[in-house]
Amino acid sequence: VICQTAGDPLEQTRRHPCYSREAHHQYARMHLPVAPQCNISCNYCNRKYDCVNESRPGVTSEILTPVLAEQKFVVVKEKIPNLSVVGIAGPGDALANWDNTREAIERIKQSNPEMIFCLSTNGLLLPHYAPEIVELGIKHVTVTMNTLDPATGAKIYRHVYYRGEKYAGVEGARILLENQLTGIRYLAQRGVLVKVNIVMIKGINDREIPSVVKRAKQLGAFMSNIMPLIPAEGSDFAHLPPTGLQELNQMRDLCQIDLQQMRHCKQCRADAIGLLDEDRSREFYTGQSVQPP
Ligand code: CLF
Ligand code: SF4
Repeated sequence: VICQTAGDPLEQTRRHPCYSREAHHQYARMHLPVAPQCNISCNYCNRKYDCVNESRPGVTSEILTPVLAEQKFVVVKEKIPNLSVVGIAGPGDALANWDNTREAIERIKQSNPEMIFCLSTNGLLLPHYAPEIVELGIKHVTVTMNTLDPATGAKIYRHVYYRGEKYAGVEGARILLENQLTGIRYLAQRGVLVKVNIVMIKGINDREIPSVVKRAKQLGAFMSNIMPLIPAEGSDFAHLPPTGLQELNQMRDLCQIDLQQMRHCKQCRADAIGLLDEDRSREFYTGQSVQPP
């Protein structure tokens, strides 16, 4: 019998509730809400820092420092023994808050090397931080890439803030796209299991999704996750129709020919805790939230 180590990405994936459908009733994940800032502005985004009534990406009840996040982790791990994944999914972008993201992971990893660490990012800063991600031993990274066409990107992203400059429209979307492509390829070549999330927005990017998935596969992505648009109140896409389940599943079926599809995503909060199907974030609210930016 060959004994696989905790560092083997595929061994880890068997315990990852998002990457493995079989794992999602058995293993829990915990998001550390340590990443409040974002460096792009998506028209479907509306971040809420003190919100218990909504459950979707961008929403959290608290923002924590890495030290507070580690303390919360200790409590959660004690109460949820099947916790396998510690993820950073905002409420902004994990890489736009890299110092916090790295410190939180380093702290927890030191005493919990068996934990699977996971990041979710828009990909803008991947060319900068991918080497450190690999060095930290993070084997699961999600990149949200909605289009390969900067003209479509200009309809989805209002601005991209990059190296101290603000870029709008096609120019911003092109920078974002280039960095996503470079970053995904870099990570995949080094054994990181990259999941490409795609928000399906009717009339905006829906027809392009098969080509996004094909390119993700070429770059070495492990799977893709086509998600319905949530027309969040207060966001610029609030008036758009939500993506229907039937059209979503048809798109997933079509794309499955090219790449494995995630079909059990719950579009979690940035402070979600527990099994994907039963969020226990309220139970672990620390009451020590730091000021959002
Ligand atoms: Fe979190 Fe995302 Fe890691 Fe999972 S969520 S950072 S890969 S540990 Fe999972 Fe939630 Fe869907 Fe994300 S169900 S929104 S896919
Ligand atoms: Fe919002 Fe995420 Fe887009 Fe940033 S990348 S603007 S947090 S949806």
